[in-house]
Amino acid sequence: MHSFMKSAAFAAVMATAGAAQAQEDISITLVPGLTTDAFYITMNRGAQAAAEALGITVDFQGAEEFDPVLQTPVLDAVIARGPDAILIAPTDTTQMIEPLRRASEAGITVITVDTFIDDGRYQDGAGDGDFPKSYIASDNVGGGRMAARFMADAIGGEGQVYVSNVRPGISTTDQREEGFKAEMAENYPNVEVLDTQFNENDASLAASQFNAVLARNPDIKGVFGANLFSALGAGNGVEGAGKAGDVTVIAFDAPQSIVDNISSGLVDAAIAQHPAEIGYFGVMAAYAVLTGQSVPTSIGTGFTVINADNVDDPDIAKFIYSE
Ligand code: T6T
Repeated sequence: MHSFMKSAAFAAVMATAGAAQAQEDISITLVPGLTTDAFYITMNRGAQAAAEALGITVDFQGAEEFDPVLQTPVLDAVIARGPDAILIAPTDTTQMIEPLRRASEAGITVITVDTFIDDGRYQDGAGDGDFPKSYIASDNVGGGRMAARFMADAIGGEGQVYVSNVRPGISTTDQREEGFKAEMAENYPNVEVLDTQFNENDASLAASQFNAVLARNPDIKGVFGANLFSALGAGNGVEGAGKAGDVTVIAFDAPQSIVDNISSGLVDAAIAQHPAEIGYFGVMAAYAVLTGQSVPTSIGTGFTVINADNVDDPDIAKFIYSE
């Protein structure tokens, strides 16, 4: 809706029926971390399911890479079009605060999905990025702890491992690494976590980094790929070095390619997020705000672990990300 129409509609609604907005007028834009990632494509599937149920429109506008410098102009263009709400996976905890403030100051409801800005605790009066109404996401610290437990069990509780990660400043992947390291430090004293390798969301770089780590640490026992591209690259690196079966790969995220790597034995386990659930509840939360309901400032979604025991189970298929 154009902003002049929005203010007219707002005035009319305020005059008659309080803060609620007519359902068919509601427009929401989902801005993913990047458009070509199966995780966000699946999130959009859930968002569209909610939009259909509610009879509203949700569109999907994003950049081709996970990068705040590329996400900001996409966001500015979305703000200029004036949707009622923006659901966004901000690509940096600090760099996306000011761009999102522009949306909030334009009267657009801001909700973050998957990732957060600032400390991720919204509407508590603290911090520069307190204005989003809600945050819908996986428990990423908890997921990192799960990955550590699967890793430690697979390697017999001892040996060297490392985290293949994207770059510092992304809430999700920072928290997964934090959870992984905390779980190892607290419960697996004989596991040594080597320096994290940052791959800029580039699976090829993640694969070559495995070779470099292996050259320095020939007894390396495992790699935790902290997101889809990190895990894909870790698996390719292990396979290319002829270490499949000797080096355990634990993956975060579950596109078909990772599931295939579980079937072949290259990857031990994947912590599948529920991105469709994030999209569905993100749209529901935005709708609730726009129709005058209160919403939780944080909504946690689930995980499903996929490994050799259940990879062929038909019930698992719905947790494989759409491509
Ligand atoms: O792991 C997801 C997402 O949760 C993270 O914020 C960024 O990477 C992914 O999109 C997977 O590529």
